[in-house]
Amino acid sequence: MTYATTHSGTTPGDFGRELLSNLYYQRGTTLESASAQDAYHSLALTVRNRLVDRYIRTAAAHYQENPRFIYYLSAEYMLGRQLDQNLLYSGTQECAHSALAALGLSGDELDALDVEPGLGNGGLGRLAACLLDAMATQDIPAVGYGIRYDYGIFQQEFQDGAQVEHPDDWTFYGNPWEFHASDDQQKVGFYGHTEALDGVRRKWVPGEIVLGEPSHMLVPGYGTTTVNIIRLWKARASPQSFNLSHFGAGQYGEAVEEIVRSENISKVLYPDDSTELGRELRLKQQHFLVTCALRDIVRRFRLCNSDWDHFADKVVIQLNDTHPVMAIAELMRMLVDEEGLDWDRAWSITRRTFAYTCHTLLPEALETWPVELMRRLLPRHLEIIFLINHLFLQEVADRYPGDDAKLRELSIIAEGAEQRVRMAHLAVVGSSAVNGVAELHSRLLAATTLHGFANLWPGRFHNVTNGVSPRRFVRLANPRLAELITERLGDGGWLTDLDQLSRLEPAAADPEFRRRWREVKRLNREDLAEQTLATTGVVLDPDALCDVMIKRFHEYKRQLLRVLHVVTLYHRIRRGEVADVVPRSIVFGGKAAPGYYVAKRIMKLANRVAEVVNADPAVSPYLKMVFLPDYNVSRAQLIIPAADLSEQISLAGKEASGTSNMKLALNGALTIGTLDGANVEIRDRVGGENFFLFGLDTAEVAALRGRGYRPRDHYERDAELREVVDAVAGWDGELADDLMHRDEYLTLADFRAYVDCQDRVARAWRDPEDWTRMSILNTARSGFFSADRTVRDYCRDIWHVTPVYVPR
Ligand code: TH1
Repeated sequence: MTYATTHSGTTPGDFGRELLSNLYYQRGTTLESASAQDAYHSLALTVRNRLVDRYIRTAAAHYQENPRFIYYLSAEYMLGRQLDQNLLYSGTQECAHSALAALGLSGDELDALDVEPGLGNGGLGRLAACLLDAMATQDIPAVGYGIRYDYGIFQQEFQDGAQVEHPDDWTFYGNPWEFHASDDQQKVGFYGHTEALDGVRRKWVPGEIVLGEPSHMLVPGYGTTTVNIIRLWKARASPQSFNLSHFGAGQYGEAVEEIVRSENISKVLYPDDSTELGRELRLKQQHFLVTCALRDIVRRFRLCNSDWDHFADKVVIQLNDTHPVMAIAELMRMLVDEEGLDWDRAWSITRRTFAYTCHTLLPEALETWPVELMRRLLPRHLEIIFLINHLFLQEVADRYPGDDAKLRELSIIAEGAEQRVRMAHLAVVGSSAVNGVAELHSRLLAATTLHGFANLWPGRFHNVTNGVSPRRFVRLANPRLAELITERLGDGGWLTDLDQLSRLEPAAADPEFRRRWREVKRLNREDLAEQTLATTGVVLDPDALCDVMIKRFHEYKRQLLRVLHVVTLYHRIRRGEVADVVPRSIVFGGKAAPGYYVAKRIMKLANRVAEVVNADPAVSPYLKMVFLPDYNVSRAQLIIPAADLSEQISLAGKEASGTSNMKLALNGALTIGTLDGANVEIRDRVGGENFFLFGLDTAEVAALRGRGYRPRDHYERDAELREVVDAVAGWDGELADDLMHRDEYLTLADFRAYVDCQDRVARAWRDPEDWTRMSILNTARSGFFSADRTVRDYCRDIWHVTPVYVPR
């Protein structure tokens, strides 16, 4: 099988010799006495070496061209495992396989030691990783900046059905993929005071200095020479922080207090997805990231440039949501206070440099920081934000004379019992472009959350619909399907030009192709069943419809609605009403923020229902339900290829985009979904007849809320719903009570439409030929959802960059 990728030209012999050399010189051991970790690290280094050549050539080409660079700033990256990726991208998969076999090493065993860096929560962090992948693949000069958390997203376990969180010490055995640069540290200030210089210039005298130490990982492009990097920063205390006099006095805790305080900054990823927390340490993390990143960006700019007026021509800084938005104030501080540029010139450079992606509409996710906290932690940045706001509000006042409400609406500072800095407002004011992440989301942003700004600066607002990496989520996750597609299309060019999948359309009418498509799905379901049995003890039927919901636990995503349907099926089966029932495997995956009480209750309910369903011999021929613990990128790579049905059932208007919806459709799952986020675009492309649509749309949601929503009416009207809610009440009275009396996310309002739509799904599943046809068409028509297309959209509408080709 051939793919359009860079072949290393290495033979298994070369590869094996190099592996042994790494074992000898890097691990100080031999094959006879090597531990599994020794062998794994040597394998990783051997693969990594293939990419280093390419990285060096990329850096040289970039130095020579002095191109415009994309600097992606994100508090989160969900990179996924590196070994499978780097074997594929270096073109050494097959030769590594043979070399390992010849050395008597088990590839699977070593593969199992490759730990995924879980430096993100969910879709936002995974999107960052997919975009970096696509930028490298398209030869876009780019660097990702982030935080090198010691502890990534917690590992999830269930005890009595409840989520228990364990720390994710992802570098416990070391990380072979990372290059450290301890001689390239940056100083980051906190606290202190400011002093007058001249004019608007002031001097910030920090009260505390923490060091940022970078390391980088390689981000290879697929089928090209380019290898970009992601640079991650770790907080280090300065050597003076160790208090010798305390130590001498036997006060060992006090002696390291300052070290611990400094190094806590990069200790742990905040495990909250789509909610704002407002903790001081989180603001410290944000400032730490942007200061390190900006100093590094300026250093890189100065390698080939000297004139600040060229900065915005050479530098694009893409802000991944509001988490890195302090960069706007920090760049102004550097330009005005340190470089002595006048305010207007600095502001023009800053505004042209930044672009902002908003990923949400949820009010609880829109970050704000108390002014008093910021005054204490970052006094100079607060002064700068106040000045930015002052000048901005003058512009607003000129445009809307006498309109105080307008000033209050748009101000970066929210007034109230306590003043707060609205980070999204700062982001919009300080950027030249703002984008949402799906068409519906971008439209709603401009019509609601950022309405006033969209009126003020309509040209600044864009849509860039999210996309996913077909390398990670088809080629690596689903090699069987990738092979079948490649065979049909003639070569692997579709992996970097995903619109070519449309050439599969005629194959949907070919019975032999459909048979092979079904065979791939069936084998993938067998793999999933095998892993499910090993991790949970639940036996899945590989012939049953594999019905999956994989995403963070959040009320708006409505995992509870999914559970209500399962209970409905359970009751029907118990009653012997199986006319509309087909055998299903219900698969859940996802984590809840540790402090998100309701999400955790829903999770526990799901586990309880699974227990009841799986234990009932009358029900289990039709229904099995499994909650796979510790959902992460690796688990996604296992579940997605097996899926037949993709649950995308958020309340309309709440999910900005979603990306599991894209991964699943691309792998031939049919979607059951609402008109929310990118579901709308998926349906437009795959065709309404190949998509199971149900539920209220955003206009109907607004109308229902306007009339006054009474969930109890639905309960009283619908006997089947009543039975389900009563059953839930027996397991969790609090959840049932909330459903009946509040039901913020309109679960009961959409229940009947959802259940009826699931019945349509079951009827469709009964016709395997037609289901397979629809499945193939879902894949064939999902080329649009490639992250390559997303990057092309960013390049065209926002970044205005062109590729730099790196010679082989
Ligand atoms: C997610 C959105 O919920 C999801 O719809 C979207 O597909 C994804 O971003 C990528 O665009 C978000 N994740 C977070 C995480 C935090 C704050 C806001 C959002 S929005 C911490």
